[in-house]
Amino acid sequence: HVNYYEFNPYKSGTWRKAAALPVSPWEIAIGGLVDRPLKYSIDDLVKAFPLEERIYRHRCVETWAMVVPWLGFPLRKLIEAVQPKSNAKFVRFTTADTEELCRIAPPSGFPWPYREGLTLAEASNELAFLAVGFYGERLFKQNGAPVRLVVPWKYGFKSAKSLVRIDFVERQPSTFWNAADSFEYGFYANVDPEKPHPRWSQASEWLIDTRERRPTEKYNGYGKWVAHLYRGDEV
Ligand SMILES: Nc1nc2c(c(=O)[nH]1)N[C@H]1C(S)=C(S)[C@@H](COP(=O)(O)O)O[C@H]1N2
Ligand SMILES: [Mo]
Repeated sequence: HVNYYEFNPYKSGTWRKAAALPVSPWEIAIGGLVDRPLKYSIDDLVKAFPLEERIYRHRCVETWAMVVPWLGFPLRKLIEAVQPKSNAKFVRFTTADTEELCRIAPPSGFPWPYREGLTLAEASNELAFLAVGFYGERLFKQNGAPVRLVVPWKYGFKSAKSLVRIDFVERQPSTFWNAADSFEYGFYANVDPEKPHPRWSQASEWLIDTRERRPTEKYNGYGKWVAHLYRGDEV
């Protein structure tokens, strides 16, 4: 189960197409409303921020779920390094513009490049994570090499892959799935068993290794750390 629509909307065999993604050299730029805009090569990034392992649950909006041992560092540390200005309220994440590569499997009609967004408070939460690896290795291209976002209390589509930019902005940024279909995919997209997707229930989920069905947990089980961020009217 891989979702990387730039290459393939069918979840399997994506690795074959994603092989075309040139991940080295790679640069990620952090800018917008910050006092210290920064640019890192991936080597510089992993030198600047010590890597740690985080074992997180992953819950796709399509109801499949899994547990992933990520390797990376809390996004909070990068935010501290760039020093957002006081008018920065949201953070926007941009995936590499793979327009050339997309012609392999042209998914037309989507608002490319893939973008995602968080409030500054969400992005500063200890659980929001930038991953450069998993299972003790570097990320595979189809899983978002060389660096991706991981937001474990939200549906998986928030966790944008293969990032080239992180920008601090004043207003809620337009995001890929929200722009493609705002009725089905909200900006906040917190995991919630009580809020059904317009086309299916979110009350339960299934684990992709064992196919076990289990009840969905609010905030994907991370409420203790993130529930205070919300008043209840976010969608
Ligand atoms: N750039 C980009 N990031 C993306 C996606 C995508 O299609 N393109 N799919 C999202 C979705 S829907 C999910 S569930 C996760 C899947 O991550 P995985 O394929 O590594 O399990 O990536 C998210 N990040
Ligand atoms: Mo997803």
